[in-house]
Amino acid sequence: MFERVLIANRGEIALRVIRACRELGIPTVVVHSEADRDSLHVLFSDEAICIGPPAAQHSYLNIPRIIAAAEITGADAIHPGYGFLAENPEFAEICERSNITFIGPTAEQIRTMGDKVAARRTMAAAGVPVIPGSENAIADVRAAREAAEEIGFPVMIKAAAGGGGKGMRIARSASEFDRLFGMAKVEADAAFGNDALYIEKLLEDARHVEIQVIGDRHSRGVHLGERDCSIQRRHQKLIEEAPSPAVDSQLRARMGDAAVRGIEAISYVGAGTVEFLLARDGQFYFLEMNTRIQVEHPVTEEATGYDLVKEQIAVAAGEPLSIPDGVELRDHAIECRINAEDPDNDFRPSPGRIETFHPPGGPGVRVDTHVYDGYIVPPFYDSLIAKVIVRAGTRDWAIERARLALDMFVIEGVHTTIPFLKKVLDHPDFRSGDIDTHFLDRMRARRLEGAAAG
Ligand code: MV4
Repeated sequence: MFERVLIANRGEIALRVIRACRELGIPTVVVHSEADRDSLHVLFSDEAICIGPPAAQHSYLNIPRIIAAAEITGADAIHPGYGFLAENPEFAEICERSNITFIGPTAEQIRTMGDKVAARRTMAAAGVPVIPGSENAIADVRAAREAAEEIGFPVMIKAAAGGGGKGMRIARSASEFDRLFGMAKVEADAAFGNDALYIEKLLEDARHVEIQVIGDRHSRGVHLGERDCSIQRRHQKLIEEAPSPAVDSQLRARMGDAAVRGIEAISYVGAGTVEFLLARDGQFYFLEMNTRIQVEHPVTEEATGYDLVKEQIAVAAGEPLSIPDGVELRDHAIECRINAEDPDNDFRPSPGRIETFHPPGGPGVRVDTHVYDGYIVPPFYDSLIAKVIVRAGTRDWAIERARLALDMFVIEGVHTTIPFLKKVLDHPDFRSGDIDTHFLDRMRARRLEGAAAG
């Protein structure tokens, strides 16, 4: 096992990794910016090193300083958390070249899945269903339009270097295709420094269902069922749950087997998520693969009883997976993401001092957070301040538990998304499980109509 693990992240995920290391008996080092001196991850770690000013570019993304911190403290592994350097293949490469184990997949695996065209091709070759689309990136607008006509409108134009919904365009006919293709190209170039685009048939009214996977260094992969992440706003997830109300055990086995085929085909090492669109007719299609531990991983932990972060560390150290095939989702779990944002003001970030902080508790209620009374939410990073994850025997009961937990969560001093999350949990379509990726758009449209009528 590792001598010492350095955590190259902040916030709740840094604390989550510290807890896993404690259970494994591994001392931790954290790096932090000048803005995070009073953060709990700094206070709870065995060692902490300040690596730079608040801007992530100069601290949490500063590779030379992170490697230096690992070398100075004798850390032999780095856990990247999510975001920041978690899916940066150069960082994974530099770690390995410095004789530090990157707790995650190989640089090559990160690179393949980061290139959305290569990811599609890899999955399709492994027999995973993909959305009908172009096999390669297409540079020329005429060739792209011809490909779109072949596929059939409407189509989605996507950036090969994209992901997470950035730089996508829907073209509904050939007449608007050239203009949208041009816009997507400029946008992709500006956002990713790579203007390669590809085309897929547009799949409407689908759910976002993702499969949690993990692989070890002995070429074994397993899946831990799905999470339904259809409740999203501008590609930011707000609520996630497992099992999906739209997935039964047969479909779970089929989607899970497909995901495992995909990762075993590349001998994938580490935790990952295979994202699918699930159509109303029950067909599922590969979208993207995330090669990191995700924000919503506790949903799977609570529904299955396995500790994904401990497992990540163990497989990185070369141990075989301790998770069997055929893991079941025993309980229903729901995660609500609490952001320091003002839902009445277009979800504008609301940094500042937290005057009161009383998290909920009790059976089946887990709160992952780095926040405490008097903590100052800095304006420099994303605005996630807590995750409430509830577990119960049925979906109805889990919704009720989530609702009560949010009622008892007291946060004063900053605006939070709690009031908005309660409205979603109370919504009849959410209660009945009738949700897709447009749920929040519809909720907003109805609210605006109601306001206009009233
Ligand atoms: C799609 C799609 C429909 N058809 N691809 C959004 C994020 C990125 N992972 C891919 N995304 C989508 N790709 C085809 N061919 C719809 C989406 C999409 C979406 C996917 C999951 C969750 C929320 C979404 C919201 C809008 C669009």
